[in-house]
Amino acid sequence: MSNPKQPVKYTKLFINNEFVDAVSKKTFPTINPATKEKIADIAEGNAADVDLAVEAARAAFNRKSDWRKLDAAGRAKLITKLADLINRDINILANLESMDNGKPFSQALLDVDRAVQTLKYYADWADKYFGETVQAPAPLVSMTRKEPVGVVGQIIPWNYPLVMLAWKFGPALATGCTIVLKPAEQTPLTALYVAALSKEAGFPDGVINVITGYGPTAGAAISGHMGVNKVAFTGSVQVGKLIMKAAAESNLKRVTLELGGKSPLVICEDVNLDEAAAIAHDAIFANHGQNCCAGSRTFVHESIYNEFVEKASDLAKQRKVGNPFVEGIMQGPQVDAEMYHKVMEYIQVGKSEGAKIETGGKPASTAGYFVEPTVFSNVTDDMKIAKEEIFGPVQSILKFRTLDEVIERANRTSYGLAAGIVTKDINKAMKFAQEVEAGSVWINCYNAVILQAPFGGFKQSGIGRELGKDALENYLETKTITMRIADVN
Ligand code: TXE
Repeated sequence: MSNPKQPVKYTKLFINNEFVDAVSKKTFPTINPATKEKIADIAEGNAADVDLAVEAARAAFNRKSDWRKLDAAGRAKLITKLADLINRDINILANLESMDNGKPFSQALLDVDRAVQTLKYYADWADKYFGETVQAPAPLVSMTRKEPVGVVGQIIPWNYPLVMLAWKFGPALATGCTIVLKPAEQTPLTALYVAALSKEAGFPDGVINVITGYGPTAGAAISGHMGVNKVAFTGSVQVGKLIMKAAAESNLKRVTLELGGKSPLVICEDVNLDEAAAIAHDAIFANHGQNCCAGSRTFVHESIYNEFVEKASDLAKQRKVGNPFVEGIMQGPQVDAEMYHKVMEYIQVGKSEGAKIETGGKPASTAGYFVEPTVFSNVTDDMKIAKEEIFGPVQSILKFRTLDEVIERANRTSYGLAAGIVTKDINKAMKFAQEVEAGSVWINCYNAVILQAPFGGFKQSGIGRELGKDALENYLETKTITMRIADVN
């Protein structure tokens, strides 16, 4: 049941299966962005706490630990149990997520369910990946064996707190790694709740540790730690680069990054306009525009441009913004003051650069960090709003003439996370899909991120792939074992 006053039970760091204060005893407030009120004070972890968490995770990864002795089926059982407990408490978790992040309760429910499905999917993988036998020259026999990479640091953002946790936990636990996770400082509540559930599920001490706190302190301590074998990060390009640098300068820990985007969505002249406008609307406005693969450059063929702009702004006008706990609300507040001001600033920049506001452009309410769904037309490639990630409910509509031209323009960015095309012409769709530089391409749909398929970025949108079978490789080392045998055929 939706409850905007959900009590907060867990506010401390989770280390070695216990909730503890930060060594410094410091705390930081987590704020409800719909009301600007404090929800709770949360333990502020830093390097000293990360040291303790890594120590616990290292002990849990020891050769003779309970976790290492568990076989694949045993790991699968524990992950499934955790998924079931999350599902049992779906309403509590959705309340916490909605309070902390500002997304509508109905969306938060879908997010919790996605987290459950992700964990179940990876539970199924635990005993389904293999090494190989190698064609070795006689008298040698050789095989490869997949082993867990070790202690993994996982640093996640605030836009999909629980979903991001599940994307990280699933493959790490399925492969037998141990975890030190840092949720974003804006949204620590659901990660702490899941930590409690992991203990209830029966994970041994130290397998899962959660350190709440800020990026430059707790986050940096993880990425620079000598005892962490791998770091997985989702967030900004800027911080992604810091993480890679810290990994290089410490112990060359493995790094995977899922960073931002400025993803193109191309609307061809042959489409059903209502359908295309709806796809483009959801592509950018889902999750208040706070979505790494948001379709933030809508390219529309010149022959249908004016009609499309009209339909797009009609849809934006109909989008219901307000209290996330009220039924029918489609958009809550931006996550915090910083993101709110950033989005409002981009809207001003768009206006001053000559783009035309078709609708929106103002705060939607001063009670929280609400922004009106905004549509810009007459956007050109050189404008800041067409080049930089706004991460807000702002649609930028650009005009194009030919497919070759739009592919060229779509690729003229340092990002490469996702792309989409709406057309009835299979040749256009496949040409675009093959020539666009992006990790995911959607044809006649958008944001169709599916658990079973890899997700990640070309160029500066990231390194490595999450989801699907590919994600397992991020958490595995390959060992080659070669043996000489005496009498061989
Ligand atoms: O991200 P940060 P922010 C993009 C989006 C957004 C911008 C800034 O464009 O406007 O990034 O958002 C931790 N060492 N995305 O500032 O700072 C931090 O505590 C280690 C895209 O929120 O990258 C948090 O846990 N960790 C995106 C996480 O990194 C550090 C999702 C993300 O925060 C750190 C979010 C440091 N030095 C924002 N500094 C996506 N790809 O989905 C911060 N962190």
